[in-house]
Amino acid sequence: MDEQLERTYDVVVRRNPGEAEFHQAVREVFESLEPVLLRNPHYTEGAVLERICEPERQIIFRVPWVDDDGRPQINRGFRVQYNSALGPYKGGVRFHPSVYLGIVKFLGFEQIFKNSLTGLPIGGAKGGADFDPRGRSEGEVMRFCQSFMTELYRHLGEYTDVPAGDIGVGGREIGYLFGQYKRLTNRYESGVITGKGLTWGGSLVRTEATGYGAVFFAAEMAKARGTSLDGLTASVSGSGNVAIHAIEKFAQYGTKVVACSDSSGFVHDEDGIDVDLLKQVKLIERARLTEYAARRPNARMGDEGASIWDIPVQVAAPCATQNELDTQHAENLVKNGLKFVVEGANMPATPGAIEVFSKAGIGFGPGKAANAGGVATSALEMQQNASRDSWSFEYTEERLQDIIEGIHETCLETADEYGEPGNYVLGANIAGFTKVADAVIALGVI
Ligand code: NDP
Ligand code: 2IT
Repeated sequence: MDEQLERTYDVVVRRNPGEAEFHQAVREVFESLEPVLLRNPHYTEGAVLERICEPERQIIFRVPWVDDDGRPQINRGFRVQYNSALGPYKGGVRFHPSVYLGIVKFLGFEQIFKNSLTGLPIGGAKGGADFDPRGRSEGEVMRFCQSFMTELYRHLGEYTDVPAGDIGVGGREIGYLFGQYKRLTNRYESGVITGKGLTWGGSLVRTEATGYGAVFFAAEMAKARGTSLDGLTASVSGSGNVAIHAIEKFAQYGTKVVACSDSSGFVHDEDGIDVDLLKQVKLIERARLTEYAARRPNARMGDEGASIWDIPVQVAAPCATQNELDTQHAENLVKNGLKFVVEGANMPATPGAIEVFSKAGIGFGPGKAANAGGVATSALEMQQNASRDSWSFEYTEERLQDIIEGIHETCLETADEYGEPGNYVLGANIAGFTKVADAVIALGVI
């Protein structure tokens, strides 16, 4: 990074103390931007970096609710409305005990450039709460969601800010959140949230979109190298919304997924993960992967201390959480014959891991490009809501695939233009950033 980027980065660190994930996300984008600033001195003159790094609005609120034993519980809720140069704020909501401002800000920052890459009119935002849904009853989850929305609703609107799901927030939670919004506003404003159920304004393919999109991206990376995903083996970390649908789509491409994971460990199934059983265990029973392993003849849980990334595979798709794949994991994967990495999660590979992949010439699809299918299909859901229409599965999936192929092409073209062919990280960062930067300049100092 040149001096000016370092200086701006130092200011970001100083103004946002203790937010390590946010600093990491900013640094990763800044490391791509030197040639962009050289070509566009008006970005520096217009303080574009400083303007993009400072969220437009950060909301932190108390979420009080009563548990099944009648005891009051207090959580902390967040919504960071990061940048609305390209459209209304758009981004998911995460419920996980690890959530704090630094996580929400890193995710919101990534979302700005991801949403820009989709080519659709959506700004960047993220929200969440340090609520742990694990072990909570249906009633507790509903009361929590209602309380969360009772504060948040005044900041939302189909032209203002449109949340969706993320870790710990799926169709069930979106239902409770939308229900409370509808009740508080007395408006059936479908376009205020995405990931809705199919009978009440949701879009076909939204549930599958992030995982499917990540595999479409991987298939494009393979094609760009004159090969395909057919016959390869893969590990997919996580076993939630993104992981399950990535596993499903990999199978359709002839890629055998031999392992997945959850917060209790990983399962190795040499016969290939049975996606129907995985859905049954994780989505319907909301149980642990040990349940999956118990019902499959050749599946076994990984040993204590072992990692899913120790298994030799040609494709690695981290689809659980940030910084889950580190330098050591990357070195093991490369040593064992890895060819492609596709980030279904947000920032799952550490900077050290990305460097290892890059040095080894591995095809690396960064999250802001590779997992953009989820938010892109959210934008398609908003289109359907605005026109009071609903599209077929085939049509919607085709739109999703077109969008992902377009993002892939944009990344490669931009990487070529800046003299680093095949560097998807650089391509995604520069292409995502320049579109936002141009809009920020055009809209004036606001
Ligand atoms: P889910 O809550 O559906 O699934 C998350 C999975 O990751 C679960 O298997 C969970 O384990 C595991 N996991 C979560 N946190 C940890 C942790 N700290 N350590 C180990 N395992 C963990 O979330 P999603 O599938 O929706 O999200 C996964 C990733 O994809 C996140 O990074 C998210 O930001 C990103 N993403 C999601 C999109 C979407 O549309 N949903 C869009 C784009 C990106 P367990 O089952 O034990 O809880
Ligand atoms: O990280 C993400 O892109 C998401 N969680 C999905 C956001 C959305 O608005 O669909």
